[in-house]
Amino acid sequence: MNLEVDKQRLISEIEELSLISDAEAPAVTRIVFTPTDLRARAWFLERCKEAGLAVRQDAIGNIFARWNGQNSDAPAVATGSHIDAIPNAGKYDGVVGVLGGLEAIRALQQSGFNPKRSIELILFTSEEPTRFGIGCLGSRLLSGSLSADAAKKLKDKEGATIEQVRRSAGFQGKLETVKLPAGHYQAFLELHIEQGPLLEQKQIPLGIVNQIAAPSSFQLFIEGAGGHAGGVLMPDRRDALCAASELILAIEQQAKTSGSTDTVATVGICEVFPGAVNSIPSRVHLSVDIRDTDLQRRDSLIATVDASCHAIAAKRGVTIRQELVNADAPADCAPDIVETLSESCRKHGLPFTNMVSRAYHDSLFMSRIAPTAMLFIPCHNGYSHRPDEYASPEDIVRGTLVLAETLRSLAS
Ligand code: HGY
Ligand code: MN
Ligand code: MN
Repeated sequence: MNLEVDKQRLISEIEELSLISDAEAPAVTRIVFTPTDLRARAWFLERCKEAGLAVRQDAIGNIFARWNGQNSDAPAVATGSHIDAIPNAGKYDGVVGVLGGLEAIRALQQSGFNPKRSIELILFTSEEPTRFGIGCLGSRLLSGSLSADAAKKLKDKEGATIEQVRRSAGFQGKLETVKLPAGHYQAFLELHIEQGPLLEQKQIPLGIVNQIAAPSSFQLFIEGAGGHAGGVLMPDRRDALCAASELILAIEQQAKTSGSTDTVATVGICEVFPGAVNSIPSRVHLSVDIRDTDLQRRDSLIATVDASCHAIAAKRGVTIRQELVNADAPADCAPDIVETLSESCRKHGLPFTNMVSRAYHDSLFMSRIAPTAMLFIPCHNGYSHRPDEYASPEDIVRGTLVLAETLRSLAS
């Protein structure tokens, strides 16, 4: 039974979905539970129903589209990703795994494959941290990595709680019901763009991920003294933005000198109050993202940043309050799933390499409850989270074909 990926259908669906966006094409913005996100979800549900999949949604809006196997009670083989997109993003991040997963299922259906185990496609809610400050909300709750109580404390910038937002988006039921037990799935696979330049540089069409780096993020609230930009002399100032600037450069320097290029640190948000040209900044809010493949090294960088906060606060007479958002362990992908992906590549004569994922993904949390692995395809220049993010139709099709082949062997 040979597998045929319908390239034209898959690429046109990726294009169609990219237009359900709150940004001018080619940029894509699709923030969780906004009307645009809900329209995109409805569009996706239609495609799943057309493919004859049984669909359900859980209390946080994770969507499960299931192709029932002969032995429908056996733990299913799952695949999936996300379709929410940060502001001014691209059209492939997450989408390749969701629509590629759907196309893999359709290719298997068309090949006459009759799965023993069910195959389930999952669209995870809020992989991006944009609205509620923490990423992978749907997969964290599903895997038990985030408790329902902790989730209920999360608010968006308008102060709306998860409970309010999800219920007005139409997702009822208790958050406690989202969690699935270990063993619920036989395996989990995620197809995703690399979001880095390695595959393209090495001219290798496929990357099989064997480790997902450990992400962490925290907020820093710096409080100094404001005042008139003309009237307050330099020695008398406690300028919150100058303190923040010194801290940002210290974080950069400490990441650069951690001893490994696997250590990365980013200050992605800097909000200045009052934000007037002739008023000394009295308050600054920074959001910091620190990751590393090595948990110990990541945690020691967090500790070094903490020490810098104390030193700079004392030196500049400001206060710096820290709020941890998340500090997750890295994930090792399941060797047997990695091997099955490798066999699929070999079967189709496709070169591949093993690699680390420096971005986090829903797979990071699915690995807590199921044997998990990821399959990467190249993206041009490694660009991602920007409108010129690009994956070629040929690369997308290759990734989808290997995903379909691997689903077939795991569900047989
Ligand atoms: O930030 C990440 O690693 C993911 O793309 N949300
Ligand atoms: Mn992303
Ligand atoms: Mn992603």
